[in-house]
Amino acid sequence: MENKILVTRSSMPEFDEYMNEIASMWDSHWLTNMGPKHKKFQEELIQYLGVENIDLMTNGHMALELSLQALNLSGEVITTPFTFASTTHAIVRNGLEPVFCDIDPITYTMDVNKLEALITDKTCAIMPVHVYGNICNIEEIDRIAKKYGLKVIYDAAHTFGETYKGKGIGSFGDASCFSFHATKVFNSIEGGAVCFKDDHFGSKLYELKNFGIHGPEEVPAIGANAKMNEFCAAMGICNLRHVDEEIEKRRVVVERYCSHLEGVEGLQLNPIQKDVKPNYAYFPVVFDDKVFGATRNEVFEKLAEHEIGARKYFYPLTNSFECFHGKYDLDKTPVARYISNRVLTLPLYADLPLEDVDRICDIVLKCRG
Ligand code: T4K
Repeated sequence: MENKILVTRSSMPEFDEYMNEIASMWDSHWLTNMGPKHKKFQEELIQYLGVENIDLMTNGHMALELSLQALNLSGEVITTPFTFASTTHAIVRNGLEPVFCDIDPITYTMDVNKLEALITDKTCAIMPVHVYGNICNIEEIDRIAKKYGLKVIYDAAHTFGETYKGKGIGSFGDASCFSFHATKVFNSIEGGAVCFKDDHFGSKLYELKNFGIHGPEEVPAIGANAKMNEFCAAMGICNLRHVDEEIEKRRVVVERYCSHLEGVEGLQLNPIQKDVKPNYAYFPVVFDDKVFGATRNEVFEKLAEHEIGARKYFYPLTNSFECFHGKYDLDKTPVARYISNRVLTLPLYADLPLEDVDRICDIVLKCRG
């Protein structure tokens, strides 16, 4: 009987390590609302991520949504549709209009050559996504944003621990938003964070994650509740101790995949990016069925028959979601459509046995017939 393999599996500390971390909460009875674990986790993250400021959130989605709100924007936000629902929904739920830029066919991030043509007098911001941990063209986005006076909020959900030219990836843009969800390279069960430089933005964000409350008798903003609780912060503190080791184990898994799949005609693997310290967040493969001999969907089905849960991240494109009732012209993002119809992310996590990687690759390659 073959064992079931899912697309990922949450990293967890030893049971006793977590118990030790939360033990003090049975004395203090302090469970949430920016307690000591929250403070400690935040301080440790500033060091680890190499950023100036960070504010913790309940999840990566609220990090995006509240960053946009804290910037007090109106009008259009240029983004990409090849992402998780969260990115686009954060824009729309702020009453802003997403304008979809196509993606680069190699990195799957915003195609900066198509960005400037989308800027209008209504454009207020750019929300690019470092998808799969592939870093956007930061310099070019920065140049264009400065030229037109636009804010930049990076969706950095997939990039925990990455650096670009030696700088923490969270230090770029007006804000960079991480997700610490259970399925990510680094998790705090659920969780997220916003990295930023501007103190005024930081105090606005802090208000917004706590109902817009400024002081016990002062409520200047209409906020949400996006506070990270102490149990999540404690999980983050524990997992942070092991994250380098986890990333190293992921590297070994990715190398094993590459040893089987690199150079196979009709398969496109994730790029190695210059000046980037990667975190091996996902293992996407783009299937050119005409060359490879099988479609993405055929490979997906075959893996499912063997109880291997590869996932079609990110299909469908967010601009084709039924909630938008056909509002967006999909012909404007042809590369995103091409990739989304052909991509499959294969199982990847630190403790994935290498024999399972061999087996997965064997099944994938046999799909060629
Ligand atoms: N921006 C981007 C670009 C994102 O990708 C995401 C989230 C966000 C923003 C928003 O961040 P958060 O608000 O989520 O912090 C998953 C995650 O729920 C989501 O966080 C993630 N992106 C997205 C790409 O993937 P699903 O619906 O595919 O997850 P699910 O429940 O099918 O889990 C996938 C696999 O993970 C399971 O087959 C097994 C494993 N797993 C899952 C859970 C929940 C575990 O091992 N442990 C667990 O607790 O969305």
